[in-house]
Amino acid sequence: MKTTLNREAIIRLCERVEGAQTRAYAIPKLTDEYPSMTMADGYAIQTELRKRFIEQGHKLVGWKAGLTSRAKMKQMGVDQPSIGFLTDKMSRPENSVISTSDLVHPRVECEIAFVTRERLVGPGCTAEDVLQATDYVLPAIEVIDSRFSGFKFDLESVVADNGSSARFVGGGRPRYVDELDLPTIGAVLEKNGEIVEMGAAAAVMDHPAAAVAMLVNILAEMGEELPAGSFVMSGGITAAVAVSPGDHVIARFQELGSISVRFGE
Ligand code: 0L1
Ligand code: MG
Repeated sequence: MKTTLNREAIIRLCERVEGAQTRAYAIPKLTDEYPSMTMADGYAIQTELRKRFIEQGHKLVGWKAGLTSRAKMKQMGVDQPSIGFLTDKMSRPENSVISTSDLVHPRVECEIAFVTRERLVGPGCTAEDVLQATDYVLPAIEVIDSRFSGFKFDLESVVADNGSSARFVGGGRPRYVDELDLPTIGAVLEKNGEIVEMGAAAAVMDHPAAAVAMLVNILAEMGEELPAGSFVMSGGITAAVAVSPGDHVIARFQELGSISVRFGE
């Protein structure tokens, strides 16, 4: 990917995003200062952030596809999906209490996650390739946290902010893909006992495996591949729902069980 920002600007913007993520404060979208910043610049900032976290001892456990459903694109006013990386420090167990004091604008999404048993390499990766390389799928709740003030951003800024990645919870009932008709799997998101969102996995690019293939093809543009043993979230099936301390969220998936988490201070 060809960047338009020079190395100094990429480092400076990476430090800005890192500060906002690690100290939980909101910042203006990056394009306010660099209006002609491109997606390639956004991914260069994200890559720098990944390198820094790995140098600090975080372990890369996988990737996420974001903005993959029409509901999410409409909610956020963007027209194409994005990818971000996931580390061990973002992972939380099922039934845990997730702290919100270290987050800016937490929102939850219900997603189908893939665990791979073979490496996947783009360009040209297809949904069929992804299904072939998948060990199993499982339900996940993603807690996204845009660091941009008032949720005002564009795709370039979101990509630099690692696709708003913050926390994730995998769980429920892992299943082999050949036992399921993935696009028809229904998901219901409950907050404090009330259904707040519902949808079917087909909302994610017609098939969640297509979102994973898209992710592999973006990785290829960055000169990277998806190693075997990766945990990959395919994107929110519904719009994201804001959470605050005291909230209890359950994501119920047809065939895949459910995941429950609580939010604390
Ligand atoms: O996981 C995602 O769909 C990425 C969302 C990025 C934008 C947002 O913060 O809502
Ligand atoms: Mg997501």
